[in-house]
Amino acid sequence: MSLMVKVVIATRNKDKLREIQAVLSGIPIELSSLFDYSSIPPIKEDGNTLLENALKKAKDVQKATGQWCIADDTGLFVDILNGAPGVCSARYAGENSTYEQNRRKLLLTLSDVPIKERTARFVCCVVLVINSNKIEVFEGSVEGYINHREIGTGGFGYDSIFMIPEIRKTFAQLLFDEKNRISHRAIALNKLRSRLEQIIPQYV
Ligand code: ITT
Repeated sequence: MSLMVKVVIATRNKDKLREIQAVLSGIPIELSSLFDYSSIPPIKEDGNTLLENALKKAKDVQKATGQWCIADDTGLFVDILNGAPGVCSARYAGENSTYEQNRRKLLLTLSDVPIKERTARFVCCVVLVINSNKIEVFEGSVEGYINHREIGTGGFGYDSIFMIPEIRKTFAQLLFDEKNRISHRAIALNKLRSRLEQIIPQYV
């Protein structure tokens, strides 16, 4: 009998996947992702909240695979835009838009907004679905502001325009491990990690 619990990460975003794999490394789980399940069709993210979208992804993939499933839904919420792009962060500049198109649109939209009014936060909602009756939710967020221009080449998505005031750096100026210690995703995933360490012994 295998002593590893099989867990599918319900994502097709390779950048998120890499960060999730790194935070969850070293615990007795065997991780796969939607890249290993090409027959599962794209899941429409039509919820009004990160939680709705994360729940939908995790429940659908748990049903399709019969395995434990983890989903992450993340958004960048800009105060002066009443929380936009928020749940629409992946498609802010339109369906199938690139990271760069999304960043450009946000910089353009905020071009006349002074630095003090550019406050924003990344929010990450992570859902663990063990079966349809056992579902847990973990959240993490980081406060910052949208810089006037891109700085840094690391990370992905909106990282190069998201400035963290305490360290005066964007997420894109951090090394992979540095971002993955302090990010919205790391905060949510470390809560998940502690929980998995608690519950896995009951299952193996
Ligand atoms: P999956 O649903 O397949 O997981 P996705 O790219 O659609 O992938 P989200 O809806 O959660 O995932 O992400 C929304 C967008 O927010 C994403 O495409 C990026 O542009 C951005 N994003 C998410 N996490 C980020 C991070 O840590 N740093 C910068 N931008 C991020």
